[in-house]
Amino acid sequence: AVPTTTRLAQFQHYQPLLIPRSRSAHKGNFGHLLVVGGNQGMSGAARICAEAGARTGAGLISIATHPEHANWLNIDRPELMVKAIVSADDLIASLEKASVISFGPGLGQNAWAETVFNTLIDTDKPMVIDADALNLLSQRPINKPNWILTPHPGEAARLLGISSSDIETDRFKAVKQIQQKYGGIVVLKGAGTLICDGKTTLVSTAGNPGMASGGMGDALTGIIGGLLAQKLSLFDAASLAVILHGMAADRAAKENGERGLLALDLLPHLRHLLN
Ligand code: NPW
Ligand code: AMP
Ligand code: MG
Repeated sequence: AVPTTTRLAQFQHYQPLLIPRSRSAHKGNFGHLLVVGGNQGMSGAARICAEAGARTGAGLISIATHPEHANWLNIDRPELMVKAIVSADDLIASLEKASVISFGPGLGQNAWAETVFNTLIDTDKPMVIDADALNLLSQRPINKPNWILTPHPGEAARLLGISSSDIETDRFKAVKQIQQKYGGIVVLKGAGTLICDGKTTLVSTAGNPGMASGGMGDALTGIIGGLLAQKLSLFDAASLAVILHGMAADRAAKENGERGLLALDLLPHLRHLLN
């Protein structure tokens, strides 16, 4: 086995990547993030992901989602574009316009989700694979260099075909095994999130138990997508996003407490940290 070095993921190390925008900058300089997800009953996951990507600074954001809610998903956030995915062709058209993809929040695992998965999974564009896209991937394992996988311990367990308590027993071993099996960058979430590229494993100590609430991981998937859209490397985008996500949650918890913290509460703090 290849030995890995372990380091602490520190904001000071990554902050220089957040270079100021030039005076002549335009939205085309900051990428087009395509968020793909939001099956029936879970449109919120795609919406949270997209809003987090937008607040991270991606130039354009589109959501490709289930036709049931496509018409109202952006009503109170009209900056977001929305595309109803009725057939694979709809998704292919959206994919062509995108520079990076955040894939999986609220995707579900029914026939619609499988069509979306089969259409998207072979793309060479930089992408984040999260939530139900990870669950579908675990049923058809492939190894690719162009993605960041963001499992929580339950999803990590499915990716390796073991239990979530096995994952938690040795998180360093688990993150490395997932990276070896699937390639790319792996972010193993939970208190003390790990980020592994197969050679180095970073540990983030940012974040707090207030983050144990629905939608929190969907926000991280959007933040990573937003940084990828701004051309950070896969490893830098994953590492900086995990730090920013945890630090934003720590700021929000300091202001109003841990209990009752919601994913969208992070976004004003995220914006402060980014600027
Ligand atoms: P347990 O319960 O402890 O045994 P699932 P999901 C485990 C969407 N959402 N440490 C946990 O184990 C998502 O995007 C939509 C240890 C349990 O077995 C997905 O598409 C929302 N174990 C879909 O829902 C908001 C941990 O994982 C399992 C762990 C399903 O995603 C909510 C639970 O995971 C949600 O984001 C930890 N730290 N964390 C919306 N507003 O639309 C998790 N587990 O079964 O994969 O379900 O994560 O809710
Ligand atoms: P998900 O389960 O996909 O919604 O993701 C939850 C997010 O919140 C991940 O980024 C976790 O690392 C983070 N999180 C959840 N609980 C904690 C905790 N106790 N301490 C730090 N981060 C947490
Ligand atoms: Mg999740």
